[in-house]
Formats: sequence, C-alpha cells, structure tokens
Amino acid sequence: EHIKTAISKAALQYTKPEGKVFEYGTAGFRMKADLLNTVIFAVGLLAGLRSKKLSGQWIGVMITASHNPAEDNGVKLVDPMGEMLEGAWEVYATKLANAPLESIAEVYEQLAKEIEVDMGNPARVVFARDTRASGSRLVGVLNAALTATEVEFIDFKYMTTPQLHYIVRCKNTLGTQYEYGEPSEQGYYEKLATSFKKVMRGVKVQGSLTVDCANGVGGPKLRELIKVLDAAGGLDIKVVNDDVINPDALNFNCGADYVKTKQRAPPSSKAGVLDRCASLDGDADRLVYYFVDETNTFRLLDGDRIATLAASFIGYLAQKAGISQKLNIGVIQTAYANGASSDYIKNVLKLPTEYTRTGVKHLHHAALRYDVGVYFEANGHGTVTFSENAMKIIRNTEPQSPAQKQALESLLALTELINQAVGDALSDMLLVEVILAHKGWSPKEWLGTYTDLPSTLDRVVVKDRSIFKTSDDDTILTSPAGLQGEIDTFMLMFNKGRSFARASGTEDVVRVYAEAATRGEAINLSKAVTGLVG
Ligand code: 16G
Ligand code: ZN
Repeated sequence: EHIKTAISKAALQYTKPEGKVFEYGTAGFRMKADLLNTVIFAVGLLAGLRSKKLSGQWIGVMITASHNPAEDNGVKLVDPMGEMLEGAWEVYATKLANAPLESIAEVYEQLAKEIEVDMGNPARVVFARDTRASGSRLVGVLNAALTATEVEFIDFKYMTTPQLHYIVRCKNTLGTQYEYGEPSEQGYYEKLATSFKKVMRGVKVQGSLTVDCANGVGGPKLRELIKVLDAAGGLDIKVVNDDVINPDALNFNCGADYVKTKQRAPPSSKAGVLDRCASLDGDADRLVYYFVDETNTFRLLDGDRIATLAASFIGYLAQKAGISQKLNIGVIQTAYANGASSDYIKNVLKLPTEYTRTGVKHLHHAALRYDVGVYFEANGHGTVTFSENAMKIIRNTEPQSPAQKQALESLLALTELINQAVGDALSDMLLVEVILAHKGWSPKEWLGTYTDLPSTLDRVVVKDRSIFKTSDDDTILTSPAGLQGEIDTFMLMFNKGRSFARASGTEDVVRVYAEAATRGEAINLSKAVTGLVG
C-alpha cells in the first residue's frame, strides 16, 4: 500500500499531454521529447513488474530515438537475454502509458494481479541513454518510478543501444554455463577486441575505414573501442561526425538512415574514390557501408549486402571446418530486401532464405529457428544468432587437419565477435572488416558479388492507414479487398517486377516498395501501385 502511495505521489509531479494516445510500437515509444515524461514513468513501473515476473532477472530500459531528429526521444524495454520486450507486454506498456496519473497506482496494482506477478520477488533494472539533451531529464523521471516501486537499479549513463542489450544479457547469464561476458562497458570492448584479434590471425585489413557516427553516442564509444582494438589486424579507423556537444548535430545530414534513404554520402564526407566508408545511426544499432566508384558514382552496401557477406563467410568456414552438413544456416530478410540479394542467397550461396514482417523482433525470432540465423533489414539493422546445437558442434568437433582446426577456431571467435543479443553496428562493423580482410576484398569486389535490381521506396499519405493490412511477411495486402489483385496485375507487366504496400509502423503513411529489371520499369511500377493506394 505504501508503494501505491509512493507511485501516486511521484506520478503527480508530471503532467500528461492532453488528448495524446501512446502506443508501444515496433521501436518502443517514440515522439517529441517534451511529451515523454509520463510515458517514461510508466515504462519504469513496467520494467519493475517485468523483472519481478521473471523472478528478479535484470530488465533493460534504453532511452533513445535512434535515427530520429534531435528533438525526439523514446524508450524501449530489453528482455533478459538482451532481446526486445515480449509482444504481450507491449500491450501492458501501452495500457500503463495511457493511464490517467490520478489512477496510475491502481492500474499498476491491477496489472500486477492480472499478469500474476509475485510482488514479493526482487526487481532489478539497468538503464542507459543516448546523447540527446532531453535524456538527463528523462533519466530523472525513470529514477522516480524505480525509486517509488523500490526497484534495484544501475544507471549505465551513455551507451549505445546494443551495449545496453549486451549488459542485460551478461547480467542474467553471469555464473551460468551461458555466461555472455563481463557486464561492463569495458567488458564489452574487450570481448569484441579479443574475438576480433582471434579471427584476424594471419590476415590484414587493407586500407582505412572511415566511420560516420551520426554525431551520436556511437562516436565516443567507437573511440573507446579503437583504444582497446589497438590497431589489431592493421585496422585503421577514421572517426567522423562524432560531435556530441552540439545537440542539433545528431543525425543531421549524416548517419546510416540519411545515407540509406538519400542514397548518398553525408555532404561533409571527404572520402576519395574507392575509400571504404561506413555510417552508424544515432544509437549505433544500424550500419551501412558505401564508397564512390571510379566514375564518381555513390555505391551503397546496405543490410542486404552485410547479410550476404556474413552468410557466405560463415558458410565457407563451416565447410572448411567439415561441419556444414550438421549446421543449418538460414538467412532472414524482409520484403524490403532487394530481390537480387535473395536470388544470390538461394542460387549462389545455396542457403534457405525467408521473409518476415518488418521489425527486428520478427527477424530475430525467425533466426532462432536455425542453427545459424543470419538476419538483416535492408536499412542495416541485423546480426547473426547461433543455436545451442551450433555452439556444441563448433566447440566439440575434433579437427582432423590444421586447416580444419583454424576454421573451427575462427567460427568460435565469430560467435563471440557477433552481438547475438541484437543488431550492433560496432560489432557488425568488425565482422565486415574481418570478412573483407579474409577475402582480400575492397568494397568494389564486395559490391561485385551480385547486381541490385533498381528499386524505389515511396511514402503515400492516406486518410486512414489502418485499413491497410498485410499477410505475415508484409508482401500481400489482405485489406482493402481486391487491391492486391490489382497490384499483382501491374507486377506482371514489368520484367522482374515486384511491389508491395504496407502501413508504416512509425509514421502516418503507407510505404510502397517497387523493383524491376530497369530503373524506368521500377519507377513506372511504383507509380502504378502508388496510384492504387493513394
Ligand atoms: C522500426 C524497427 C525497424 C524497422 C522500422 C520500420 C526495431 C528496433 N526497429 O524502426 O526494424 O525497419 O521500424 O519502420 O524493430 P516503418 O514501419 O515506418 O516502415
Ligand atoms: Zn537505431
């Protein structure tokens, strides 16, 4: 009862924005930062409940709005294994966030009953934030909620989103056979650096890598990582766009989202022809590579490219290690993946590939069904997961030759280099560097593995986007009735034509993707489908 009083008292310090309905979406809650106080408070309450429900396991709270503009902010919860919050709990988060402050303590109590939380259990929460100016105020609110509900917590200050996911997983596996690492920022860097050095044995990185950090938290963290890497394997990283002092610089004219959606390098880029470049997003969970070719044309190497590169290398190592028959390797994509990448995976890599709905949690979930699940969204968010079975095979196979031994060791080191909890731009970057070094490839050879189909992505403003409902993998509109048939008819009119429309989960628009054999055809297909939707 005194907790209820404490909740009420703390909650009433804040004001709920009038008439606003909050929803825990694909990326948690995200909006203009000045609207977030009561939402963060609700998330703090829920984090404690989630931890109690899971017998006191550590739950993470990350305060970030990723690639969104500097004046936005957001919050998401991290489950014990470093995964996104379980789907059913998104509904509870939404419920608490919309509860009137006067009755939030009752809603909290009711919810605890409804989901049968043993309130006698301990509750433990770790949290961190990106570099946004609003972050410190929001941390204050989170603090108030956790204190009112007597939750044990640790403030990890500034972190990348994947670093916090890493911490959560480490905390919950400490002292078990699944120990993931030292639950500290330094532990994170050391894990990456140690495994990087192992896989780099005998090879050297060619040329330097310029990394655009979106003027976000990835900048200072990458600098820390570089110290620990200590130029291992000859890796020479030039850090650019790492201004975290000027609050408006974040994600402005730079970063992975800018590069992917604008299909160009940040205007500030000084990279020369064939220079290897990469961009992180504002919280460093997305990564894309790019370069300018001899004709001065911008060339993007997006999430599809990272997926194919990773899958091909892991497949190659598995073969060399003599375990490819025992490991089922799969590649998970979304419908936004370029058709040429899916064809390459099927026909050249000869690996199974499947589409899931957009949103990392869907891909991650599907990836876990394979021994090795490689998943990336085209926008650069992704990672590789290894099943328990895969880990056993990699650890326990007796090598019959030095080459096989080395392949097994490399695979084992890769399982440590890769942040299996969540897509992690810093870890993915080291993975790409390792593979390019092993293959002796410049970004040009990497790009040469297959040719992307020309594609378009358009936003269509509609009256009510909620009427646009899609099948499980986003590719088929089940509502409005009849629309899909019309889209199908158009697709058939273009060579290699493929198009789909889905309601955005983050913006009030319907997105239309189209690809075809030529740019002209892709544009025409897009025009036709956009016309049907809008
Ligand atoms: C969110 C998702 C991202 C997805 C994007 C799609 C997470 C952490 N993030 O940002 O994976 O690509 O939404 O946005 O799941 P859309 O629904 O507006 O197309
Ligand atoms: Zn992000």
